[in-house]
Amino acid sequence: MSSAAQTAMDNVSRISDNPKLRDLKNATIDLTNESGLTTDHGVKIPDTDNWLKVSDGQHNGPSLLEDQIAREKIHRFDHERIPERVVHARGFGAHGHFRALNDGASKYTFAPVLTDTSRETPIFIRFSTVAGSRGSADTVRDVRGFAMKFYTPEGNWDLVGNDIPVFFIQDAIKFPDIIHAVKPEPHNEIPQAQSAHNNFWDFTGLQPESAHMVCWVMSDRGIPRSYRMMQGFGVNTYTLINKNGERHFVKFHMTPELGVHSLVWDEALKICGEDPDFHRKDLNEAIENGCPPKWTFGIQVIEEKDEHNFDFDILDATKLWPEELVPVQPIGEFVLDRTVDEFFPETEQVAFCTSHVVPGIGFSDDPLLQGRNFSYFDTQISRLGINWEQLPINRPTCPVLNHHRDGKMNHHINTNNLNYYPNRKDVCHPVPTSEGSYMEFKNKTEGMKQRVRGAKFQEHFNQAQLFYNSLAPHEKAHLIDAMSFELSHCDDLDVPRTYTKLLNNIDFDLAKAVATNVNGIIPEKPARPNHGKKSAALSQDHFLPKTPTIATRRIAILIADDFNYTDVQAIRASLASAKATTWIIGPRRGDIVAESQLGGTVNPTITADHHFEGQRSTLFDAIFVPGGAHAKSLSKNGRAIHWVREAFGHCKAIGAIGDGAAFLKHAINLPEVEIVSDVSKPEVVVSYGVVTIGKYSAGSAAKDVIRLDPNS
Ligand code: HDD
Repeated sequence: MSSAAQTAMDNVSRISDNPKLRDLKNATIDLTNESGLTTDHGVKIPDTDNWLKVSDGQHNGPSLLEDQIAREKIHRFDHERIPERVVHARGFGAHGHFRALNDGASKYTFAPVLTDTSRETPIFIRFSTVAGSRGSADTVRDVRGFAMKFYTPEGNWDLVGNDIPVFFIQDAIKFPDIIHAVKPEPHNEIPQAQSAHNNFWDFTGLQPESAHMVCWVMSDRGIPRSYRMMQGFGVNTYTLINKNGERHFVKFHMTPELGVHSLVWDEALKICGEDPDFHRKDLNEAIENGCPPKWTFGIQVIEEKDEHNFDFDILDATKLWPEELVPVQPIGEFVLDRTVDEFFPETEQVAFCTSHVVPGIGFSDDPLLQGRNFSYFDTQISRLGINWEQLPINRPTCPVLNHHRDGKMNHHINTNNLNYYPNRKDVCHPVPTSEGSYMEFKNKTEGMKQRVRGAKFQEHFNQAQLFYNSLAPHEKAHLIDAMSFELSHCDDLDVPRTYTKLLNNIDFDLAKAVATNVNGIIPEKPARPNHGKKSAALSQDHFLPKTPTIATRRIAILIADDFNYTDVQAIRASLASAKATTWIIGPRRGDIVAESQLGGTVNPTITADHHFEGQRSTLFDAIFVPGGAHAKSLSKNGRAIHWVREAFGHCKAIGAIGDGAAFLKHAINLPEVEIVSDVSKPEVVVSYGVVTIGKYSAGSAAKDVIRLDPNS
């Protein structure tokens, strides 16, 4: 069977197993084998290219407004756009499924989605950036949204999280302020998809509760390599309710199987221009190449009696629960294994609400979550209309039975004469029931009605310090560079001054380094002592994949005419078996001729996927240069040299054999980088991520070269 036929069969079986995909199938129109264009009212039309006119056949007269076919086409086009999301406008989604791994959660909840190991729950996830418009670039520095919809038989559960475990503000009433501050400035709508401007740093400089989250966004977390290599966090504190009616506080964690990896800033900047859809393509490519991304789903749990036993308030979304104090318990896993059929009806129209939970899962008094529970439903009304939950991507897979009626774009036809409760025919109508229903947890509350925040909400720097202390030295350096970049873009000098003063509350060295770079206030002594504590799970280094892998990594093979054909074939086969993808990059897009092979009469050719300028090194994870006489022309080609130097500067793995290694030596030209280019030497040398071997014997060297993880 061809691989395309196999994929088609796999899709069919996946759809029949997945209740949400089956449901979506009912809303899907397959236009591929259809003929006969029609209007929206279903009448066939003969011509979609010419407006009805008065004409003698030689000359055009006036176009006639009477042309209902042309009018319909233009009307439909004029109204194609809906308001983009007020935040998280740019996003990308995929379908998948979730499975509880064990019954570890049943101590805490009776929700079958988290406890029933025989169940496979369909999910849809939309990843996003926050600040940019729908057309902005994927690799900007920003928080990434991680919004999950679980289609369970008990109703939809939306877990609307981010790739960062804390938030900028503690109370939802501040949300419009932080978003106005980060979005383009109101007078000129500049800058797009950037926090590097006066207003963001002005606001956060005056709002110390943001300090912790600002450190996360300025760290490597703000520029992920891929959606597939991001952690996800529910951020807010939710609650779980078990069958004994006991309640626990909970935070949700999503941990990627591939580890947590980032771009370097120079790459991220360049990719914004070279390929603004980098993350979208990356997710599609992985799913379509049969490498569905996978995450472990974990919970941190705090018993009700321990709520006040921490030196931070566990309901404060600017604080995380250090894993040393509250370990993450893995309870499930999920994969994304199906791309969408059409972007707008699925990814654009999907709509999430934090208030949508299922029995066994509840809220807490986290004041950010309380406000979110109001805001999301409200925004969907303005974006999609009151009947947004009837849209195919949003509707639950279980029955929706109630007396809500009408509204714009209602798609339901209810066949009864009673749209209220109580009514005279209780028996045949949906009636409130306690069986399987969502029941609020009964908890006692008391206090004065007042506009305040709890006492522990007043402390803002301990965890920012904890985060900074926990970073590896290179992560700290990246954070200093990022803050320096951003504050340098604030042309009102008061802004970097205020911010660098605030930074001294987090760390003296950090404040000194940034202030020196941006003309800020250079401190003479720390504003407060550094407590020196660390938490291992706050560094990305903590999240390397359990088994090192190069699956789904993109490897560029640099060649020119007279390359060694056998080297290329061998490395491609090895990389394919490790599920990495290879791309041939040459001096032109088209056939590149190999040097003659032993015993061959015709020189083989390989078609280059791209010209050196057509794709840059930034779009790949590693480079390989085969042996062959092509090394001479590569060494004279400035673009080829730039490829290698740029990749080396971005700390990527670079491999080469024999004469290919001689080219690397010429391009990198640093005495400290040891490169073997002596074609008589069979040993592999690894130096600063450059892996070279002089003499290649099929099967051995190639394996050595590709075994290296580009991130190691
Ligand atoms: Fe929000 C969208 C995540 C606080 C109000 N938010 C939105 C999305 C994500 C988050 C991932 C995109 C959903 C999608 O893909 O459609 N938001 C968060 C997290 C927060 C948070 C992790 C802090 C814990 N948000 C937050 C607050 C408010 C909002 C405090 C308002 C009081 N968020 C919205 C919104 C959006 C939204 C305006 C815009 C589009 C949408 O809801 O559907 O209502």
